[in-house]
Amino acid sequence: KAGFSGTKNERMFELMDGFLKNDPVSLQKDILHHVEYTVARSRFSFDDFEAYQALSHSVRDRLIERWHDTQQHFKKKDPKRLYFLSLEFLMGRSLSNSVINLGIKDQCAEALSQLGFEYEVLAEQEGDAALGNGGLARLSACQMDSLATLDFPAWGYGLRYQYGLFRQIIIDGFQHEQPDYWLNFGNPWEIERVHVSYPVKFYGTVKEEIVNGKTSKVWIPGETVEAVAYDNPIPGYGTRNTINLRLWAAKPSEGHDIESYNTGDYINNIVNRQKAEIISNVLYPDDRSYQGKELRLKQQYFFVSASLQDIIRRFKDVHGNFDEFPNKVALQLNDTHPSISVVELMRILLDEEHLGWKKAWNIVRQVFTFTTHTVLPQALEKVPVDLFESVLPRHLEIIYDINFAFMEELKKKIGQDYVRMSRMSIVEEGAVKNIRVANLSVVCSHTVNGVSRAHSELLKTRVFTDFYELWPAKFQYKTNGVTQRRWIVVSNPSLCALISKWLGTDSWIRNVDYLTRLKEHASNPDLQHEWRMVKKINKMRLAEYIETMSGVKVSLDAMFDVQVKRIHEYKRQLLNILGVIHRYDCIKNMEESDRRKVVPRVCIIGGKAPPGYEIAKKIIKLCHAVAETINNDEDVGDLLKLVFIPDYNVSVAELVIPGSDLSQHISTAGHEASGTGSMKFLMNGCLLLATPDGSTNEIIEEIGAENMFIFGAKINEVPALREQESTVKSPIQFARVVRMVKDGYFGYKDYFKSLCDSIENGKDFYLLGSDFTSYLEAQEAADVAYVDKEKWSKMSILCTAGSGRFSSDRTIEDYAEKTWGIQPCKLPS
Ligand code: 475
Repeated sequence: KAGFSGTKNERMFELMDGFLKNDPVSLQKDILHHVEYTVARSRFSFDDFEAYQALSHSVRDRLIERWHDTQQHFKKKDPKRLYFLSLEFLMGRSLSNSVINLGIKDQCAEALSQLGFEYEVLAEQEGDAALGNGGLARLSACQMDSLATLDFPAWGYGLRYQYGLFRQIIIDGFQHEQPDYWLNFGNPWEIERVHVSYPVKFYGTVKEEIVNGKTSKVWIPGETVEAVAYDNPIPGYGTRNTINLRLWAAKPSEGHDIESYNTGDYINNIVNRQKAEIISNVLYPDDRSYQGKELRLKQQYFFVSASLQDIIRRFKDVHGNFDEFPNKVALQLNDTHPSISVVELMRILLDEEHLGWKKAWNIVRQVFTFTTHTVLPQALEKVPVDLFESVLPRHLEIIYDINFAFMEELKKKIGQDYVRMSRMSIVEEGAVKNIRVANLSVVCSHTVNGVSRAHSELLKTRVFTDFYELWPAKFQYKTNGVTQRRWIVVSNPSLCALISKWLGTDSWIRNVDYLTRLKEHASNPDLQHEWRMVKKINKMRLAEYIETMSGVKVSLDAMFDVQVKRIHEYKRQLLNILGVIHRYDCIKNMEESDRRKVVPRVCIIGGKAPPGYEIAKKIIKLCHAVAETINNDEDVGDLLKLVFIPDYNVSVAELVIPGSDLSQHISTAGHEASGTGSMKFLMNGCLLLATPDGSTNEIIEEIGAENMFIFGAKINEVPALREQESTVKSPIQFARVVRMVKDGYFGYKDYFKSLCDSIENGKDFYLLGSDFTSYLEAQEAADVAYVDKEKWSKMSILCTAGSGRFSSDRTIEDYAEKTWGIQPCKLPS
C-alpha cells in the first residue's frame, strides 16, 4: 500500500492477518505454496516425498508461530527454567507427532486427499531422527513431549549428530552396521540459527594473571571450534506452548588460526579447519565403556560448553549478577554424559565472572540435578586423568579443587576413614588415574534420581552406598513414564478412538487418570469385541510388514509374542530363543492329535547389538538360524514361527507395539534400571511376560499379578543364586535345548560354541538356566489364558486401564515439583 503512514509495527500487524489458519483449504494453499517455492517443484507435478516435504513445511510454519509466542512469553514472565541436558534424544518421526499435538491431523488428511495424496503414505516418507541409542534417549524424547504439554518453561540441549544410530542390516543372519546419514534428504523440522553460535575451546595451557589485584586463572586454548544452534520445536498437546530442543553442530571457528594462513598453505589450512566438524559427526553406539575415547570427551564438553554459554547469556540478559541464578535455572543431567557441565559452570563463575570459590560452589550445588539410568558398574563412566589434562587442562584443576573441598567436608563427617574416602573420591588412584564421573555428578548435584523404585534401592544399597549414608536426603526416584500421545494417539489411532468412545471423552490424552475408568467396562462383551477388532487391524498391519521384511507369512490367529529392545546379555533374548527351541522341540515330538491343542505363536524379536559386542551379535545370528529351521519345517506350519525384525527403531516400534498380544521383559532381576518398552506395550493392551525387575514391580502393583505372567528369581535372590550357580544343575529341558544348539542342530556349530559356553553351568552369570523352568511355566500360563478369548480381552483392557501411572506426564509433574522446583508457564490461548 503506497502512502502508509503508521509506525513500522503497525504496518507489520496490518500485513499479518493473525495466525495461519488450520482449515483444509488454508492448508492446501500452504502446501501448494511450499511445493512451488520451498521444494521448488511444479504444483502440477510432485511425488509423495515432495508432498511430504511441502506438508512438513506447512506444519513447521505453524510450529514456528507457537514457538515464537512461547519464547516471548517465557521471556516476559522470566520463570525458573529447566534445562534438560542430554547427549541423546531419540525423537523418531516429527510429522505424525506434530499434526497430532497441533490438533490438525484430520484437516491435513482432508486437504491432501483433495490433492490426490494420502496422509498416511506421506507420513511414512519421513526417516527417523535417531540421535540416541535406546531407553535413555527415547525417555528424553517422551519427557520433552510431557514438558511441552504440561506448559513447563523448559529447554532441551543436545548434539546434532550428522550420523545417528547405525542402521542394522542383516546379511545371512548376521548384523552389519551401516551409517545413518539422516540429513541426506534435508530436515524440515530444524531451524538453523547461524547467528546463535559460541566458541568452544580445547587443549592448551593455563596461566595465572592478576585481575583487579587478584590472581586469576586464564585458559589459553590450543583449539577453538564453533558451536552453531539448530532449533527443533517441540509442540505440546492441547496447548499453544511449543518448547525448544536446541542441538549444537560443530563448525570451524572464524578468525581462529589466522596466523597460519599467512604461512601460505592455504589449501591445507582449509582442510584442517574442516576437521572441526568431526566433533558432532557421529553418535557413539552404546558400547558400555568409552574409557579413553578422546572424541567422546570432546563431544560431551562441546555440547555442555555451548549450552552453558547460551543459558548464561539468556540469564544475563535480565539479571545483573548471579544471586538469582539458582532461582531461575535448573540444570538436569541426563546420566553422567553431560556431567562435565558442573565443572564448566564452576570455571565460568570463577575465571570469567570472578565470583570467588565459595560463592561459585554454593551456586553450582543448588542448580544441578542428576538422573542415572543404569545399574551396570561398567557403564559408570571414568575418564583417564591424562586425557582430561590434555583436552581440558583448566577443568582438571577445578576437579582437583572440588575433590579437595569434598574430602575435607567428608573428613569432618566421617573422621579419618581413608578406605571409605578413597572409594568416594572423585579421583581414582591406581596404575591409571581416573576421574569418576558418577562420583563427580553425585557430589555436585542436589538431587540424585533413580528411574524406578527398585533401581533406587539398588543405588542406595549397591552403587552409591557410601554417598547414600552421607546424604540420604539427596537420593530420590521418579519411576519412568512414556507419552501416551506418541504411544497411543499417534501409533494406534484405532485404539485411541475406541478408548475415547468408551470413556465419552478424549481428556485422557492430557490427563491419563481418566484411563482407569476403562476398568468399569473391562468385562463388557461389546467393548471386548471392539477391542479385539482393533487388535486384529493392528496385527494385520504388522503381519504385512513382517512378510515384506522377512518373507515369512504369519497367521493372524496366532499369538504375537514380541521382544523388541537393544540386544544385551542381561535382557536375555537368548532365554527367549531357547524357549522357542523348547517349544519347537515339543511340537516335533508330539503326537499328531496333540498338535491340535497347541496355541499357535508368532515369536518376534528385534533390536540392535552394540557393534563391538560379540555375544550380542551371536544371539542375533542364533535367532536367524533357529528361525530358518522352524519356519521351513512342515511339521510345524502355523503352530510356530520365529521372525527377526531388522533395524528396530522408533517408527518400527510404532508399528510393532500396537500389533502385539504378549511382550517379554525378561532381564535378570537387578539389571534393568527401569525399562520403558513394557509401558508402551501396556498402554496398547498388550500383556506382559516379565521378571520382577526394574519398573515391573510397580506395574504389578497397578495391574495385579493375576493379569500378567511373572516368573523368575527376585532381585534379592539373585546374589545367592549366582553363588550357588556352579553347584546347582540346570534343568534337563534347559540342558537339552542348549545341547541342540551345541550339536549343530541349527548349523554354525563352531560359531555358537562361545555363546553356549557363556550359559554353561558355573558360567551362567545371567541365570538363564536357573530361571528356565519358571519361564516355561509362565509361557504355558500365557497359552492357557490366550485360548480363553474373554479372559484375555479383559486382561488386555485392564492393562491399558492401569497404564496411567506410567505416563511421562506423571514423571515430569513429579520432577517439576520435587526435583527442579519449576512451575507451568502457559501461553494465553
Ligand atoms: C536403562 N544408555 C533402562 C532407560 O531410564 C531405562 C548408556 C551409555 C551410553 C549411551 N547410552 C546408554 C543407557 O544407559 C540406557 O539406555 N539405559 C536405560 O535407560 C530409561 O528404562 O532400564 O537400561
